[in-house]
Amino acid sequence: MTNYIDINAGVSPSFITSELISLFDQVKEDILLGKCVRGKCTNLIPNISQDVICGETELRRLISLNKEVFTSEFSRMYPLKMSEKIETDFVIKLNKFFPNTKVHMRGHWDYPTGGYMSWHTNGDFPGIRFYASYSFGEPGSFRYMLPSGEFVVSLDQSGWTFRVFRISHQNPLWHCVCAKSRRLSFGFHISE
Ligand SMILES: O=C(O)CCC(=O)C(=O)O
Ligand SMILES: [Fe+2]
Repeated sequence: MTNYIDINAGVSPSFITSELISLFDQVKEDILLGKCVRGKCTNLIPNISQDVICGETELRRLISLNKEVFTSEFSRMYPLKMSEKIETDFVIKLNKFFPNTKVHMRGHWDYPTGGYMSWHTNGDFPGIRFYASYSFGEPGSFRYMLPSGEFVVSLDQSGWTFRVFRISHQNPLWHCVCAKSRRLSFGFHISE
């Protein structure tokens, strides 16, 4: 599966079934039809460029402060609220593949063109993260830094991209998101 990117989790893509993808497609259509509750756009610093906020220099500056940033300090995106029925459907489907774990929905976001989520680690919630994102036009990117210090720009594909990564206290995975066109993203936390 070419649109499956396992950053550091060692998880087989077999859980991305056609059934799971059709549920994501259904949610995407509901969002396009305005059937999903969308919160206010977080846009605290409107003039800042996503390339600066999601750049390597900014990341190195944050790391040099020696203080882990659990959730992004700056972002431009709309939070999405899923119905309880859909949430339960997702959790049931994922739990089948991760039986001895707890699956929780995490952030669901609608990034406009030029939207972003600044550098953070999510280190307050160790476990596996799974994100399904959908780029409508020019694909955006998920940027991260490996514990070795290597800076990586992981490009989205147009349409769906599925990403998994592991968060741990010992090895924080700094990451951020840059959207080049409208980008939906649906996050799940799988605790081990
Ligand atoms: O939108 C994404 O691909 C990732 C979002 C993210 O890192 C988060 O919600 O913590
Ligand atoms: Fe994150």
